[in-house]
Amino acid sequence: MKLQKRTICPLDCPDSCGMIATVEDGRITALQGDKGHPYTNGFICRKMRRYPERLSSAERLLYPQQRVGKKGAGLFRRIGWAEALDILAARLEETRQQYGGEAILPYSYAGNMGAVNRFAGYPLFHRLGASQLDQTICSAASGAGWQKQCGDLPGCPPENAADAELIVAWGINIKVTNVHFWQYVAAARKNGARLLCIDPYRNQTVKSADSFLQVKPGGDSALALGVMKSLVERDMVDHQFIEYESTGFAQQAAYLHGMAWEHVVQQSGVSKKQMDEFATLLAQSPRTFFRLGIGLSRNSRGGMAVRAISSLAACLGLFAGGKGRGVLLSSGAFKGDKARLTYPSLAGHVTRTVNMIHLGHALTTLEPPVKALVVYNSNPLSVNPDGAMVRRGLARDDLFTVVHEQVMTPTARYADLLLPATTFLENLDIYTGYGHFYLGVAQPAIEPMGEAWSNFKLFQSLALKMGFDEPPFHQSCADRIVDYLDGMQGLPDQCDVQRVLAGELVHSQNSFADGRVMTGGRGRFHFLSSDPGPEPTMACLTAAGEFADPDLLSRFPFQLITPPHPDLLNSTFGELYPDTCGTVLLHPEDAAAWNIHNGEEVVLQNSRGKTIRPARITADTQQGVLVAEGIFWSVAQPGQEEGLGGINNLTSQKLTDMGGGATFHESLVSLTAKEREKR
Ligand SMILES: Nc1nc2c(c(=O)[nH]1)N[C@H]1C(S)=C(S)[C@@H](COP(=O)(O)OP(=O)(O)OC[C@H]3O[C@@H](n4cnc5c(=O)[nH]c(N)nc54)[C@H](O)[C@@H]3O)O[C@H]1N2
Ligand SMILES: Nc1nc2c(c(=O)[nH]1)N[C@H]1C(S)=C(S)[C@@H](COP(=O)(O)OP(=O)(O)OC[C@H]3O[C@@H](n4cnc5c(=O)[nH]c(N)nc54)[C@H](O)[C@@H]3O)O[C@H]1N2
Ligand code: SF4
Ligand SMILES: [Mo]
Repeated sequence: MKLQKRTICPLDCPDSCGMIATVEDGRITALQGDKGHPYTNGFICRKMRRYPERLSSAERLLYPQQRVGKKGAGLFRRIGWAEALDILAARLEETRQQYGGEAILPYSYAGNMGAVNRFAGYPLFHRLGASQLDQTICSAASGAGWQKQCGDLPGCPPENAADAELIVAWGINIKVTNVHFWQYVAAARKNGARLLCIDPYRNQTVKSADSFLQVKPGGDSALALGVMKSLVERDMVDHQFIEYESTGFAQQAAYLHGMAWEHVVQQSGVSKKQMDEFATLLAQSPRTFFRLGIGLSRNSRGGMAVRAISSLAACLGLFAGGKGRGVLLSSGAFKGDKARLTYPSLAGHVTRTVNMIHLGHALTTLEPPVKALVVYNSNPLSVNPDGAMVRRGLARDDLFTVVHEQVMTPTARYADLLLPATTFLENLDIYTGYGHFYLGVAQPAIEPMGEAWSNFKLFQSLALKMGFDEPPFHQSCADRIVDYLDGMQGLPDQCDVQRVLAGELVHSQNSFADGRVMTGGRGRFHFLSSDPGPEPTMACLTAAGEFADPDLLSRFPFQLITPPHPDLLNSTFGELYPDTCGTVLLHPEDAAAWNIHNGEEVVLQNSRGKTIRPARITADTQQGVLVAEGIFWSVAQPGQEEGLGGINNLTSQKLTDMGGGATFHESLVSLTAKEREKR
């Protein structure tokens, strides 16, 4: 029998697509875009079309297992859930007794964006008094930057862009990471709009754009400040917006007057002439839409980049929204009460917090040490910076590692206890998109495969097994969803929770019908942050990080950035590409100077680690900048100790300027031909 079931993509992607799953004899045979979802519009990306393959891949984990081989070797024996829960409960209790709750570290991120399953471990870890994880790996820097100037303002609806005359894709690879936004770009261009991209390299979106500003990595705050200076000096700003919807402009303008052009040009790599032209284009295009990516925030000036670009947008009045106008970083369409998912009230006392970016440090040198690590919804060995240090930590004999996973990831191979996780197709959950203004609940499309358990089932069962009896541990998944919806801001007044549970899509009321997000009284833009904390009060030039360190530069002359790949979602789907390690883009001038030929394997190395990959020689990148797309797994082949090394062997535990985020696009490396390295 063939059934069609509605579901929602759980991946960490701004598009949060509505999908239709075809179910035949209890198996998923196809996934398609839901034509009834206004934003998805009947289409899904090529990654997700391959998801049915992933569901039944040979790498899928279907039973609990216990390690029998050396850590990392991936050798396990099958056990039952009863035994698995016994081992797990006993080890966590023992650890707590012997070393205290803080010796337990949960590590999770966004493998599954369903709100309940994503945060399912929190209540138990609060109750256990475990170390807390600061989940900063993705949008912490950009969010902190946004917050400084925009407070709680939501982003503008993406649909506004369809009526724009100018769309600026700033640090985002729309055609790869936000594919559904392209429909609005295409519609606008049909009416003559221009797409301008700002990026260090010609990514797939730049190749389809009308114009391109090639910025230096980390150069966006300088670029935005320069364009603002040009607008202010030529009096081309939106006075109406500035007067009625913002505060602090006079101080910002004074700063811009005193700022030297040479610094702006030097930091951004963009000439004054180009900045003046861009400023003129912006001033002449009232219907401008800024689509900001997170890419520009993954460096030491990342939070400041968002502050400077949003301040530029405010000079142009774009925050008022309306036809063809807007600024979108993250929609912020719904604001849920996270405590209804995480229950911090279950914690008896405040415990230490570990920034996830510092996992390498936490597992190797932190005192008192971490003795038990519980990983779910994430693949830290591949995605976390300083991967070589993470690996060293995971290899510790005295560390008890539990991994709850769907497939045999590089991290899973280091588990002492490996537990099988369901996928979204087997779960009930609620999903809110961050690139659009819809929310929905998806019912399971099929029964759990093998003996897989959802995150929610795992942590509820474990809590009861450990003797915790508080009400949150007795909730059903539906109870938790209903409670979460009850505390949600952004729902329409007439929202019927039962209909939402049954699958009705909800549109946020945080955007008005005419695409405006901000009208008098509904929040203001602050050029001067009302809550600067230790950071500068307004957008300004700041120092660079690793890229300006003369000591490192003289040893590792290349700047490496590591953006996403079209076939992967972070490291998800890595099992489908076991023999791929990804390429590195190298500028022709650099290739000539280093005597590298196209396709030749090169060793990229720094003091943190190394990786080997074929060089692709292309003028798509700039001189001195290497681009490595995709977090491929690079697992060890038989006989090899560590494989070729994932790209995160090269990235660092250094934090962004604000928010405690990761500096994934800011590593200095050396480059050598593999053949010559051997000699
Ligand atoms: N196919 C695919 N889609 C994805 C993902 C994936 O892995 N694969 N990941 C998902 C997730 S979790 C996220 S957070 C989003 C992220 O997606 P994006 O917001 O698009 O951000 P990034 O992924 O870091 O990189 C986007 C662009 O920023 C550029 N960039 C790097 N440094 C700078 C800089 O200093 N300035 C400027 N202007 N640009 C810079 C990169 O070259 C790249 O072209 O995508 C989501 N979608
Ligand atoms: N070099 C470099 N590194 C990066 C980035 C980059 O641009 N460059 N991007 C960063 C960004 S933006 C992000 S968001 C992070 C993402 O880091 P992660 O959130 O760890 O993302 P994934 O690699 O997709 O890994 C998620 C894992 O969760 C598993 N999973 C999925 N659903 C479930 C579930 O329901 N239960 C359980 N138990 N497991 C599940 C999947 O099988 C997968 O192995 O990576 C970061 N790492
Ligand atoms: S990964 Fe993104 S584009 Fe692809 S189906 Fe999921 S939400 Fe849609
Ligand atoms: Mo992310």
